[in-house]
Amino acid sequence: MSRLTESSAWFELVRHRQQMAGVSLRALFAGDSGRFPRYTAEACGILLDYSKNRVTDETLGLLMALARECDLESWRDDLFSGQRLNRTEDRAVLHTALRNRSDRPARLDGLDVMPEVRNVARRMSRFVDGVHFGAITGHTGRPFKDVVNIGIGGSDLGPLMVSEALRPYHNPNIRVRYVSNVDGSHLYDALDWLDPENTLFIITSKTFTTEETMTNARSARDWFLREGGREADIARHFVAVSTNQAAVQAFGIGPETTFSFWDWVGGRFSLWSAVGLPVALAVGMDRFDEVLAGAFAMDEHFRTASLDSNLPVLLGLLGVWYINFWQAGAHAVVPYDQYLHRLPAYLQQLEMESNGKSVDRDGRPVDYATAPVLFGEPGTNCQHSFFQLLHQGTQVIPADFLVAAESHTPIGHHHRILLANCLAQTEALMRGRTAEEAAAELAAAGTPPEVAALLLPHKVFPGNRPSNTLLYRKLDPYTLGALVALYEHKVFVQGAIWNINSFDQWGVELGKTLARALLPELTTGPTPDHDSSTAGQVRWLRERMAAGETGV
Ligand code: G6Q
Repeated sequence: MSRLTESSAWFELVRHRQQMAGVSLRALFAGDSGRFPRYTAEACGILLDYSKNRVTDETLGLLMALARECDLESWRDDLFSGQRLNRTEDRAVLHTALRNRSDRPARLDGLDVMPEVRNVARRMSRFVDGVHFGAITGHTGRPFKDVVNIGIGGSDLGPLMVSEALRPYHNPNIRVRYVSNVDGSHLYDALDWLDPENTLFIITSKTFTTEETMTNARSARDWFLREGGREADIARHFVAVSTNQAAVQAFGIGPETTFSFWDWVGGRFSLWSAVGLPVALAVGMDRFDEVLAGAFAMDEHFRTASLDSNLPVLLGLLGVWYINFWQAGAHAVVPYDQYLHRLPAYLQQLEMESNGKSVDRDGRPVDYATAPVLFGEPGTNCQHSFFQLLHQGTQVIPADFLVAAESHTPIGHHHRILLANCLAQTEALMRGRTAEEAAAELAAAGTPPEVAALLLPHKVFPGNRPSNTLLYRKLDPYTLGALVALYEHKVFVQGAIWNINSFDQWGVELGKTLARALLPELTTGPTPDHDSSTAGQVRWLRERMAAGETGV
């Protein structure tokens, strides 16, 4: 047994879970008109309504006790004081310094990192203004029109998600595209119709060794040279965001167009650094600063608010309640906001790469569940796809709903319809529809009794399905920053409870190593050390592979 499952709060929660087995949310709401005001919390312009969860005051008290037994408050202090929380990589976790708007230092081994952070931000700002106002141009003097960010994982998902979320704020003269996949189709499509004379490439890679990114970067360079650019022009059309200056220089990008960040910024937490350069180019540095300001406001809230009114703590602990005490293996995120259409993909990495672990910080196997499968799609689209399972499937899948009071693009009644659907779905999940209600509806519709009897079981909704709703006025840069930081800290809270290192990702290594070994075998044939499936697939593919590979 681990320290966690032996803690008294854990025992109490196991006991309490049994008590809650027969309690329905519908009954909880019927018996208490004050659930909404009591189980809502607000910070940074975001209202979290967590009243549609299977919780009572006792549940919340026990979850808070669990957090205290797990020293959540001191882990939180360690996060903000630059401790080397990422022990397996011997790194501090200081991404909050990137959005620090206070005059407090952010210390790493006694040294304040803020001067360096501000210096890179100033360079970014000058570069963005230079591109926007025409001081920085392509080699023929034409202003840049297209920006192609080449990066993957943390060097792609964050800036891509934010660029999409801030579409209404985009500079109309700049188009930003993202290329991540080593599948040549991604680069091919991105370069389609681009003119090298006004195209700027950003090669974003913390290590500058990632195979996909370097392969795409080399192919982009080949394309640039083939389409009329000269070697001497590369420095004007390719900039880098990286911690690896030497590799950047070897690629042909000079220090004046290299924007650095630091090993204390994890890939999936890096969008606040120069990794946000494509976002800043899309929306301008002032807007990018507003994203950072929103994230800073959420940092301050997380750092200082009491646990029971702390949004990241509440979201994290509610997740723990379902994952560990109700065996929920999945969690849905449903933004009723088209501009947040990449949020689920971004959160997949944030939650599953951070907390998809089965050993604790000391390398001991855990005896409790950790991160669930996270998935999602924008509403209302998902109502026409996986919501069937949320409402009537055999598993209970807690879900987060996100929606803005105000639309960026008001067209007729669209936004009211969107809002009504969002509200209706959480109400339906919570209330369900009883057999009596379903029978009454069938009768009222004049359904013949034999047909009604056939349909009745299909028309029943069990209800009692939990959800959180996050409401905000409008998806502006500040709110977006606060929302993303909220989820970052939620992940931190869960990692602290589960006693795991949320900041490493060793689970991505093995596949990469095997891919390196398999690459030549696609030409030479499989070596005998493979299983028959892998070897069989190599042989099958070799027989069918077209001869060569051509450039884009
Ligand atoms: C994120 C991970 C991972 C990383 C990519 C890209 O936390 O570390 O997704 O961001 O593998 O790495 P590079 O930025 O080094 O190319």
